[in-house]
Amino acid sequence: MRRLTANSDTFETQFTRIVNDRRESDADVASDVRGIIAQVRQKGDDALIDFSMRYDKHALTADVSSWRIGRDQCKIAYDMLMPDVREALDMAAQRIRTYHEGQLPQDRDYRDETNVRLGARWNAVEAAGLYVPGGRAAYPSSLLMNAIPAKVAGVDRLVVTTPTPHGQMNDLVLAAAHVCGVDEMWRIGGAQAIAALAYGTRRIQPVDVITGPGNAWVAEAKRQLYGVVGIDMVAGPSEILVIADEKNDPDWIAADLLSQSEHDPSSQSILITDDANYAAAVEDAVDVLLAQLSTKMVARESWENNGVVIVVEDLMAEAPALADRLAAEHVLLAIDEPEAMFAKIRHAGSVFLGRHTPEAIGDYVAGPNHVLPTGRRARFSSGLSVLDFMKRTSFISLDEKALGEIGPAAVALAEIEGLPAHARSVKVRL
Ligand code: HSO
Ligand code: ZN
Repeated sequence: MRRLTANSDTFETQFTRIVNDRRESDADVASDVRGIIAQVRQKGDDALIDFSMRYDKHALTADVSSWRIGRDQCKIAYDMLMPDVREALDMAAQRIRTYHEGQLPQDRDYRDETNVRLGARWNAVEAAGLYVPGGRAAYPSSLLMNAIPAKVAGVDRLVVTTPTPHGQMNDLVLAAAHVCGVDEMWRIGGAQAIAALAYGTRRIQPVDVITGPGNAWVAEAKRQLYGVVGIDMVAGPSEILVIADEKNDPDWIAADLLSQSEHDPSSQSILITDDANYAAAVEDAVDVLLAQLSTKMVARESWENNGVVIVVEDLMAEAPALADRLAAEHVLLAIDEPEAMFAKIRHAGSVFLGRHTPEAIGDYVAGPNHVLPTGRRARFSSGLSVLDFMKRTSFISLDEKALGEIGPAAVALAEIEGLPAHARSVKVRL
């Protein structure tokens, strides 16, 4: 953990270094991934059989259940959940659905002052593929956050692909798939799964958009296949910026910071406060909590390597500008008048207003999406939404009179561009 003081001489250098720090995996997997994609494209299902055995120790055989998880299996997993977990999953799904329904865009259809009819119509993509990682990061909540917007958008075919290492399935992921109404579920992981979704194989029909988190190979495969399919975004390790005054219980703020640190050793948690004694109290509370967490290995590595505590003189005057430079995935405003500070923040994936809005509420049950831009991408992008599963078609309609009014300008432009057939297609109608 690094402690920075905003009015020190070295602050600007130190802070700039933090802003520019790339915590993303620099593993050079691009050429491996290129090879995997080429194999899947050439050999289809046979390549999937090879890679699943090699990377996941999972045998894809003549038995379809080694390839696919049935909807009945997902239903059984859901029915077997502890009642409180089932109710929590249902409530989360309902709240996420309602929030995302509010994102459905309006079509446009109007006549302008020249009586030209103009507009745009939104349609969902036909098929979406969701990658669900195996192992530690197989979060049912992330399945909800990816699948529900796709369903709300109106996607016809929602396909999940997930590795089942050593044949092992994750019942919580199955149950979440049931809650979301996932149509197909394939037991394939890694770059090979992304390639199969993008190009299709004999067994797996291709999709139009692929979303969902994954390791460096999955992320690289999405990057390389962008253009063949649409993708959501390439997400990096998660982050939280907590802006807190000394009136917060240090234990609360310590938990907020570690809630991101425990995700990944490369996660980053940053506190900005205006009181050096309070900063020390939070640092102590973090140490106490770190000793208790079952995730202490990951959380400690993240906090020690990437944790930052910044002491400023005046929170309202200084914190928003720092927050904008960090453009963090999550920003928690644990202060009395969060609204006033929120008004001054432009770049953030999601903002949590007030002392009773811990970030974890947004991860699970509030409603907005928890797939958010990381690594300063909040400067130019937004969280996952129904629009990631939709596209719009514009339309134009003219009558003879309207063509007479705007057509000659088109003719003039076509002629200077040296495109006579363009010009003629208008002229003949005038
Ligand atoms: N905070 C993560 C999402 C998540 N948290 C899933 C818990 N489960 C995204 O930044
Ligand atoms: Zn989280």
